[in-house]
Order: sequence, then C-alpha cells, then structure tokens
Amino acid sequence: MTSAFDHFTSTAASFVRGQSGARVGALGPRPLEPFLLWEFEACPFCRKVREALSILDLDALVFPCPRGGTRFRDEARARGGKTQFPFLVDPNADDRALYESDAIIAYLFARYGHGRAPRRLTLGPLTLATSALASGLRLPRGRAARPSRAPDAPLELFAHEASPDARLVREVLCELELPHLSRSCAEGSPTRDALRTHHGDVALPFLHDPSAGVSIHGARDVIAHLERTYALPA
Ligand SMILES: N[C@@H](CCC(=O)N[C@@H](CS)C(=O)NCC(=O)O)C(=O)O
Repeated sequence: MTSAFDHFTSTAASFVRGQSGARVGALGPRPLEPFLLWEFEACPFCRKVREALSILDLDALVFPCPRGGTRFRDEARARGGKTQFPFLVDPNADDRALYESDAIIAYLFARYGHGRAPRRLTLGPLTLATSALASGLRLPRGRAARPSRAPDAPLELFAHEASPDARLVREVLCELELPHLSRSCAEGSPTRDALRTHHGDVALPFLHDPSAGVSIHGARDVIAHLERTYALPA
C-alpha cells in the first residue's frame, strides 16, 4: 500500500519545507472550537496553512476538496462565495471566513500565536516555491478525487504537517474526500500527552474512526483501513 518510494518522497517533501510544522512554536490564546478548513493536500497554498496550524497547535475540522471532488467543493463555494482553497472559518470569532493563505496565516499568528509568523512561512515566492516543490515530489497524490463512500461521522487524525507518514495518510483522506478532525500533535503539543494518557504509547499518525469503531496507528495500517472501508472501485 505504501512503498519505499512513497516514504522517500514524503520525507523529501518535509525536508524541502525545512520540517516546518514539526515543532510547536510560541502560543497565544487557545480557541475553544476547532477551525473549519476546506483544502486539499497537494495545494501548495493549503500546505502553508496546515503548517501554521501545526506550529500553533491548532485543531481543524478538514473538508478535503480535491480536484473533481463532489463532497465538499459546492459547500465551500456556498459558504464563502468562491471555489478557492484554502478557505478557513473561525467559529471562535463569529464564523470569520478567510481566503488567501498569507492572510489566513497572518490572522492565525496574530490571534492565536505571538504576533508574527515564522520566516519559513513568510518568505513569499520562496515559501511558495518550496511548498510547490513538496507537492511536486508527491504528485499525483492528494490532488484528485477517487470514488469513495462517506463516513457517518468525521474521522479523527492525530498527526502533524511535517510527518512523512502522516502525509501519506492525509493524501488518502483527501483523495477519498473523508472529513476529519485534524488534531495537531507536533513536538511540544500537549495533545501528545493526552493521546498517550488515553491510548498508551501509540505511534503517530493515529486515527480514530468513530463510524467503524476502530482506533489505528501507523501509516500502513491506517491507509489499509481507509482503502478497505471507504474506497470504491473506479
Ligand atoms: N492566492 C491564493 C491562491 C489559492 C489558490 O490558487 N488555490 C488553488 C489550489 S492550489 C485553487 O483554489 N484552485 C481552484 C480549484 O482547485 O478549483 C492563496 O494564497 O490562498
């Protein structure tokens, strides 16, 4: 299901982004509710926002909108007025809706961090070029929708943006348009301790699927579950 090539290119993708999102940074006020995020894995603009969420240790309910997707794209357009990703809604601020990755990142660091975003996210064309290169290393994964059936309830993924294994899982969640609560678990995140308290010494990525009543860790087993449970023949 995942090959040595997948692991190599996913590791390379994290490398070209300087491991951005592997570690939690300076935190500001904590939101009560997870953000709502419409995005897709291979989108370089979306990656920047996902990195910001990992650095700020913020959770988001993710609605994957790959090309050709039918499950959430219309909803995103109806809610925000445009078919453009990333699209973020903050339920902690009167459902404030934001387009434009740089504006989203600036908003998140101003409100939930200590003001300024780290340089890896604010180098303009260089940030975008390295993010596009990371996407290119993994093409065609995480870009186009595949036939799937919807889960009864969103899945829950404990991971962080820079984890090569988590990327492989997110690609499948994206292609199958599976909504999921992304629980930020970068190094230094208290969510890691909470996860250990509830589930023992589990490896990341860790997936809880309430519809199937299972909790699984490790990219290979998580992906096998997603493919077996939700993928439909093309
Ligand atoms: N300037 C925007 C650009 C966003 C953008 O172009 N996103 C592309 C995906 S990479 C998009 O929404 N394309 C429309 C589509 O996928 O249908 C930003 O920084 O967020």
